[in-house]
Order: sequence, then C-alpha cells, then structure tokens
Amino acid sequence: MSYTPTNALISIDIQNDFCPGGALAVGEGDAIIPFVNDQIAHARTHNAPIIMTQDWHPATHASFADNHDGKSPFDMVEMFYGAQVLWPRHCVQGSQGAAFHSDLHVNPADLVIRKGFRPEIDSYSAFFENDKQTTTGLHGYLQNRGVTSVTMVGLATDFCVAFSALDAARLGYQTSVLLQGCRAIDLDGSLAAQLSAMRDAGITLID
Ligand code: VGL
Ligand code: ZN
Repeated sequence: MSYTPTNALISIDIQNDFCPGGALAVGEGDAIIPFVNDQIAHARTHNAPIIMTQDWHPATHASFADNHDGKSPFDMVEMFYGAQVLWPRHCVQGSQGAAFHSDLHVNPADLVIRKGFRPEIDSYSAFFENDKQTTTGLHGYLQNRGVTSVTMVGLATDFCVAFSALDAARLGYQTSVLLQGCRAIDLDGSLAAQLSAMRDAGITLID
C-alpha cells in the first residue's frame, strides 16, 4: 500500500536580505519563521513535498537600481518584458544576504528552486520569470510528484508570494496562502492590490 501526498508546501524567499537588517527588509519578515517551521514539520509528517525558493541574483542583475544610471531603488523602468520595479541590491549569489535565515528549518526541504539568476530578467514567481515564459522547472517537478494543490508561505506577500500563487492557480493547482506565514513590502498599495488579485483568481487566503 502506498499513499502519495498531493499537497506541496512552498516556502518563498525566507532569506536574510528580506528580514530585518537585510538589504530589502520586509517588516517583521523573521516573525513568520516559527509558524513556517511548524508547517514544515507538519508537511514532513505527511511526507508532503516541501519546496523552498531562493532569490539568487548575479551582481549585474537588471533589477538592481545601482545597475541603472541615475535610478534609485523603487523607481519603475520598462524592461523588454514590461514594467519592472528597481530594487536595492539584494540576494547576491553566495552572499550572506542570499542565505536562508538561520532559524528556518531548511533540511526537510526536498527541492530548493533558485530564481532570478538570469541577469536580464527578474523572477518573482516560483514558476515563471517576469517575462511570463521562462520556466523555473517547478511545474514539471510538481507534476512528476503527483501534486495537485499547493500551500504557500514566505516573503514577500505582495511580490514573490503573490506572483507564485497566481501562477500556481493559473496552472491549475488548488492554491492556498497562509497569511500568518507571510509579510509584505507594500509599495504604493501593492498589498491590497495583490490580495484582491489572489482572491479574484480563486486562491484561498487563510488568516
Ligand atoms: C522579492 C523583490 C525583489 C520577493 C524578490 O521575494 O518578494 N521582492 N526580489
Ligand atoms: Zn530579487
């Protein structure tokens, strides 16, 4: 007899640079970690797939404001794939800022997806880069493991978590976001906008 869990836990970008003291700190970013560790332990007891994403940029990355003459963090620019926010330099490959927060229980993860490593494309979603076409490989992995539903936690609610959840729903996964396990950047109303976009897409938001 064998039982294949169909729900995967996906933890998004719980890295030092998104936590207090980091280069792109999300308010209370580290406060979610005990809750996330509980979710990881729960998933492990059910043998449910556990996936973590890691924002992983080269120093030359096009999303960094300081790679654009005369631009500042949080300015908007047009990239070949559309509008893009410019960010402070963050999650540079191999840096301490790119490392997972040391309190996060990383060992139980089955798969770590690194994203944002192509210099010319930013990548918020765990599934597709911001051009909406280049894949990370996560969809194929989940299909191979028989996953039909996903539960998401992580940073930041209104960017990488929302983009990941919206792609998951579009790909046909039943998608839930555990808001206790998320914190937001909230740039110009982005949190409210993304929460309503997720609701409109049929994503279950759990308080
Ligand atoms: C993120 C901005 C830039 C995120 C990553 O993890 O939400 N936000 N890179
Ligand atoms: Zn990034």
